[in-house]
Amino acid sequence: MEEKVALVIVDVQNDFCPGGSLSVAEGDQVVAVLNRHIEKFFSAGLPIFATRDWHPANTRHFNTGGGQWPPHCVQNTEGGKFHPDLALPKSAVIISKGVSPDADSYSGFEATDAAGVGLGQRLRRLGVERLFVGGLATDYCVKFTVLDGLKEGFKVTLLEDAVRGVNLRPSDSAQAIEEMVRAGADRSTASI
Ligand code: VGL
Ligand code: ZN
Repeated sequence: MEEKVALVIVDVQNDFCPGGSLSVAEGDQVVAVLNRHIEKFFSAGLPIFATRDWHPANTRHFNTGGGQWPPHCVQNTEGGKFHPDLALPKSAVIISKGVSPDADSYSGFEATDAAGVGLGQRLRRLGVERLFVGGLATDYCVKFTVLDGLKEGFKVTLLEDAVRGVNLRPSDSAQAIEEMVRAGADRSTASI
């Protein structure tokens, strides 16, 4: 029987793209690749999830609150919106994370839909077995989402040409990919 799959798009938001407050080099270049995956999943009637970093204005995640990052992806701001060219269908499920003022919450599996249902639970309800994951950033939210997905028992394929990293250290993205593969993720650059 064919494997049940879902597309999980991580944090393709303005603040992570060039011009944003926590911009990832070439972050916007994932959009065209992801749009091709969206089109395929959508026309096959397969589920599409999009996570968003969705912070309160004041959080310990920000350097203004003692954390690591410049303020970014604040709820209901321009920077928190999905990239304008990301062609998410209306049926895509939006999963918001980082809403707590006290936690970083890098993983999509720490996030919930509008009704407070977690990503893992939603995927299990659909009988999903494998996740195809792309988005931003390779070395943070993509990595932790992939690792948690594997821990929760899903098979995971990293869409390697549909991710970009923050690279605080230049090797961070490459190391993150190694870590995901070591944990059991497959990698693909094919347009499925
Ligand atoms: C992220 C840094 C801070 C991410 C989120 O989406 O990868 N990175 N907040
Ligand atoms: Zn964040």
